[in-house]
Amino acid sequence: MGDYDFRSLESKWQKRWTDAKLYRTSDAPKRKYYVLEMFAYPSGDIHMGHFRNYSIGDVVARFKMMQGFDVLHPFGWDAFGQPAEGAALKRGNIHPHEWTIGNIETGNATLQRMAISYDWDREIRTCEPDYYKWTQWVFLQLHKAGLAYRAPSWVNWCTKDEWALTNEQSEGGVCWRCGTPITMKELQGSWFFRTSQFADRLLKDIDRIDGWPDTVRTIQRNWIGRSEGAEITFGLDASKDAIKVFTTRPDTIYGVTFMAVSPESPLARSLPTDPARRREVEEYIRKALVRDEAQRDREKDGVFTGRHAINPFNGEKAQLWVADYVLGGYGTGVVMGVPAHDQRDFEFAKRYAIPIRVVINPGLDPAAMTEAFVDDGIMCNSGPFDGTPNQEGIAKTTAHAKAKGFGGPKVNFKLRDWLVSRQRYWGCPIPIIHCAECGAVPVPEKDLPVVLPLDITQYVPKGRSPLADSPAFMKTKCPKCGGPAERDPDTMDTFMCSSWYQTRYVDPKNAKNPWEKEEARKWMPVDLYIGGVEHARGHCLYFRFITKVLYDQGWLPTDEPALRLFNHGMVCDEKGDVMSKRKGNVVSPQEIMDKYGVDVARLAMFFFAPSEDEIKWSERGLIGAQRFVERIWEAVGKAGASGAPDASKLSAPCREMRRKIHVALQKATGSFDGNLHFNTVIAGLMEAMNAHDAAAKKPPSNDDERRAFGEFAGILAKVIAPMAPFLGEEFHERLGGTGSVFRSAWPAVDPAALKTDTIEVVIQINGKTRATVELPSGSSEDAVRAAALAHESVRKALDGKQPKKVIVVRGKLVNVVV
Ligand code: ANZ
Ligand code: ZN
Repeated sequence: MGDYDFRSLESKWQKRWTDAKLYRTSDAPKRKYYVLEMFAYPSGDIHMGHFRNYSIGDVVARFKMMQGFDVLHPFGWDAFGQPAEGAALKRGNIHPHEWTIGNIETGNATLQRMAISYDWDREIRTCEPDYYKWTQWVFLQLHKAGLAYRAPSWVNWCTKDEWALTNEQSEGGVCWRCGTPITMKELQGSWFFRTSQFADRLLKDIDRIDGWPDTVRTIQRNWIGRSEGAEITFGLDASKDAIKVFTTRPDTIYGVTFMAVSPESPLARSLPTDPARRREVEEYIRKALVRDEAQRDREKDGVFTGRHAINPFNGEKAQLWVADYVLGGYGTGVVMGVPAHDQRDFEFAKRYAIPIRVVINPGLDPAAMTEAFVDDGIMCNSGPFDGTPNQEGIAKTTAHAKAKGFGGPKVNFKLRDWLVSRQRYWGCPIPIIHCAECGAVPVPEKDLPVVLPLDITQYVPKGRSPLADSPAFMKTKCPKCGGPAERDPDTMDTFMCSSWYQTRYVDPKNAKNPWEKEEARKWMPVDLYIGGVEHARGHCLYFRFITKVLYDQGWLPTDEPALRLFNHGMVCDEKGDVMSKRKGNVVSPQEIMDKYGVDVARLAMFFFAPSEDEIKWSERGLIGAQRFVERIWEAVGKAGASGAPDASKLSAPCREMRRKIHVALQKATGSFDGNLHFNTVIAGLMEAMNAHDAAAKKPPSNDDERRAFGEFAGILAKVIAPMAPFLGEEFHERLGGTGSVFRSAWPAVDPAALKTDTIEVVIQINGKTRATVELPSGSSEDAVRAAALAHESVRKALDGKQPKKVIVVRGKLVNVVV
């Protein structure tokens, strides 16, 4: 059938698939399957990580098509974001929009070439008004529901560039651009979403999404961080104010010798500091605010305010400190310091010679302690609670606080509210208008989108959002009173753009609504979502949150966005280092496709490792895949006749060939939408090819044998098609198939074909495996024993003597004890 020439196959089928609109999504799905890969940030061309992610999704999509499902398999671009501004800076004022669109077009061309089965009619780009209009709409729904609020926020700040930086941009504590040490700055009027209000639900529902990897579910549970404890109110010696603390160990309340307030906490500035110490306290707060968390954890320091808090349990005084190992955003931002039973408190107390009082485990000598005692034990020095096992003490002290009105049980979450405001140009404008009379007024839905002006030339932030310097953008009228007003100059965190995109795909062109509810009912939730584990807590939490909000408002049929999540492994170089531009060890999918073709590149990648594991990319893998493709190309060329063979008329090698291809088919059927271990499917096909070549040594002796070769080629074509679509389609056509292989039925495994004529029996000598023999299935115990004793390795080991013992496990194993 001529030589394998991937170039002609690719151009032939690309054109036919486009003409036939093969990937067009059905309007009326009967059995739906929604497979989605995380959309891409358009930072340049497609790299190997994308290539892997999308190819995995493509196998599933094509397989589902063949199983008769109506498949939704869309793609889009997460097109807003800071790197566009960074590129603009580096490359002399190329406009972020121009840079982004250029990258999208390059990426799209590569993706089309890779033959990923996307319905391109549904492509979305988050930086275009027809999309971000609805991102703004989502913002307004949260606002309407009371889930958006304005508050001051703390940001990483570079004093030289005068801009806020993400944590990644301030790695090592310096500005990525100019190296200036990062400081924290408090910005007024940032928008937050009340994710914390959903913490309990986001946590509980993790139990329901059992199609997600346990790793991700654990990451999310920890990130939400539910913690049960008590809240206790302490009085102050120098004012009538009170301080609340959250503690998981109220049983240690009698061991409190100091209190520590976070420097971020507004409380730190309003504390009734001793006037003699005020300067020192203010100085400490100023310095502490610029230290990152790791630094704070290493050197636990603080400053004494000269004042005391009053323990409501016994009226005792506890020194009041400001200390930066206390986190501003957790609990109440205040810790009750129990040095005897908390390691951080212990280190702090040692440093500042604060008293240590043991209240669990009466035998302990505080003077002799080298670390905190954190285990369970009996309460002591604890007034009426003495002698109580401390676990019981937790409930008892909490109940006591409640009864006395100075505390009670409290559940605390680590999950913070979501800060959405960014002082950036290249993002989705926040649809809010600030009026001196009416305050923050939402833009009426009919006035959306608030268009991001493209004629801005200074899009590098200087102290505030660049949009703030554009009067044409800023100046507007208040929607409520009609008076002069200003727009919110900030743009949204790009996680907002990706928090709802999966549902836009169900109705991507809708100009009236974000989507018709009917369309969402047809397709949601996503059946399989594929992407990197790095999104486990950010994106994967935000899109669950927004889904719940929109579900509550009746816009979505489910309150979880994706039934199953699959994290593909990394793509590494031959040495096992993750490919990255910075390391200079990337290979380009384009070059590989140029040299080997799409199918070989895909097969090589699938064969390297199971989809969740990292792969070590190597040229050898490509050469191996190419040889394999040439081998099957030849085999299909000698296909034989069509029709079902009568197995009883086949020679043993033909029967074995038939068995092996059905085994491969069984593996494919199980793994293409199951564990996604395509490597084992390919291994199955390789074994089938070996059996095929063994059978092909003798020309077929009857029509059934000819049919067996035909059947082999037919199954091979279908099994290979999702992984190597051009080959699969070409084989299908050459074997007389009509229409696309992806619209043809997935073959059924013949259970009879799977039965073996022979069994493999393991031969052990003194319990160690030495050999295997093939015997007819159904061989008697005696026959198995005889075969084992006749085996060369056993004869050698016996060396003419009688065995001590022969143990036969029928159908499996013979152990000869010598
Ligand atoms: C007293 C105490 C005694 C504590 C003891 C622990 C052991 P999780 O489990 O993570 O919720 N804590 C409270 N707010 C904090 C903040 N803003 N920054 C740093 N630490 C804070 O931890 C709760 C415990 O972490 C609380 O219980 C508190 O210390 C501390 F023997 O209170 B504990
Ligand atoms: Zn107004």
